Amino acid sequence: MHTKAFAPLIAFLSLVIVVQAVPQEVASAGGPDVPSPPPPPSFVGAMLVADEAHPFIAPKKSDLRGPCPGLNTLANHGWLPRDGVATPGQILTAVQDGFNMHSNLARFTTYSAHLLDGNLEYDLISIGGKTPKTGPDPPAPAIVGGLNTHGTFEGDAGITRLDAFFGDNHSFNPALFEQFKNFSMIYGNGYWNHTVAAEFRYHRIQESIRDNPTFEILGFRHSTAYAEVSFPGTFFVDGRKTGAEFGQLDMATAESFFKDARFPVDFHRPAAPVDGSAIAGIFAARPTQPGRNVNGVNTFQVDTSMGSVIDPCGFYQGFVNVNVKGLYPNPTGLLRKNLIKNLQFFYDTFAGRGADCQQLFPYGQE
Ligand code: HEM
Ligand SMILES: *[C@@H]1O[C@H](CO)[C@@H](O)[C@H](O)[C@H]1NC(C)=O
Ligand SMILES: *[C@@H]1O[C@H](CO)[C@@H](O)[C@H](O)[C@H]1NC(C)=O
Ligand SMILES: CC(=O)N[C@H]1CO[C@H](CO)[C@@H](O)[C@@H]1O
Repeated sequence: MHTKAFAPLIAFLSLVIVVQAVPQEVASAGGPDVPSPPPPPSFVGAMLVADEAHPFIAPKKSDLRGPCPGLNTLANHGWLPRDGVATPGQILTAVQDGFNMHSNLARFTTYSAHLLDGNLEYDLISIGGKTPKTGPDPPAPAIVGGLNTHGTFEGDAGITRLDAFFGDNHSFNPALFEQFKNFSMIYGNGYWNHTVAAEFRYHRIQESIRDNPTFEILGFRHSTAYAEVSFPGTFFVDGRKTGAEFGQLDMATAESFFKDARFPVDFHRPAAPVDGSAIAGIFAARPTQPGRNVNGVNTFQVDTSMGSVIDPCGFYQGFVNVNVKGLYPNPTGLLRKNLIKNLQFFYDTFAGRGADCQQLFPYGQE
């Protein structure tokens, strides 16, 4: 696979496969079952991931990119389909292989995204905007809008992305990145780390309370908001860094991921699978409550009805009963069948988190 002489042939073949991929998936949608998640890889150490088999190629206009610098990077290097449309299985393999994301965190993130933004009948999701490439839509109120869709997975107070209220909610924002650098200077001596993450998370929430009349950070978003600030210090730092350098992200590397969605030259993924264990400490250092501005700017009211980052069973319940059921109040046939499967894959990730959440079956059990 890695032999240079075969590179043109491989490039040609992968082109064929990419071109074929969507019609094949769509054609098979009525038939085979949704596959179970791929198992964790057998080798989980540091590894060169900016390798010859995965060159950076800037996305074409028609390629879909979105709010997640991790997935954008994987697509720009061919760890994910370069057009930005993938199956949950492809995303799981890519985040595990390319960034050493722990299987549990990978499944949690991927299946929650798929349930909110993907096409459950065709088992495809866009990592950016809405596209016909994910197949025909199920009936409204389903959205199937891809990861750019505000208020599903994507939400307010992102790190380098503006709140949807201010316009583009998914592109890199240079002014926010200036703040990112300032906070890294002040709290991290020029590096982003989990101390900076806690301060910046707090700051971005206060900014949105002050400036965004529609600001909302409820249950699931409250969790992802704290999760995403843990990612730069865990995933974007070269896996060969140890000791005092561990978990310290320099600004050139940060810019490469956030702005260009590109692995730095010679980048090695983390040396051990990254789970969500850093998130609780970041929250504890600078906690904020879930809630929203109820009547314009500076009218933030705490609302714990949808759970929070420290109430996983609460947000599991809200996620299923409000978010998913809101999109799929009355599914039938294959859609219902696949909802049941994906909800199961999602629920499975709550086991062993110390939270014994009662499983919900809004669409029955089979
Ligand atoms: C496993 C599948 C993944 C999905 C479905 C996913 C999806 C998303 C989405 C929808 C957002 C936007 C949240 C917002 O509104 O701010 C986001 C943000 C983010 N993701 Fe991912 N992500 C995944 C994996 C990863 C990985 C592996 C990394 C790191 C290597 C990563 C790093 C980030 C970061 C740093 C942000 C914050 C971006 C910003 O606001 O500047 N994600 N992700
Ligand atoms: C960053 O810090 C510099 C120097 O203190 C300041 O002039 C600038 O306004 C700050 N930028 C942001 C976006 O906070
Ligand atoms: C982040 O960097 C600052 C400055 O070097 C340091 O005081 C702090 O302990 C670091 N935090 C973490 C979690 O590494
Ligand atoms: C709710 C909202 O404003 N979403 C926007 C996110 O950004 C895309 C692209 O700029 C817009 O098309 C969406 O309307």
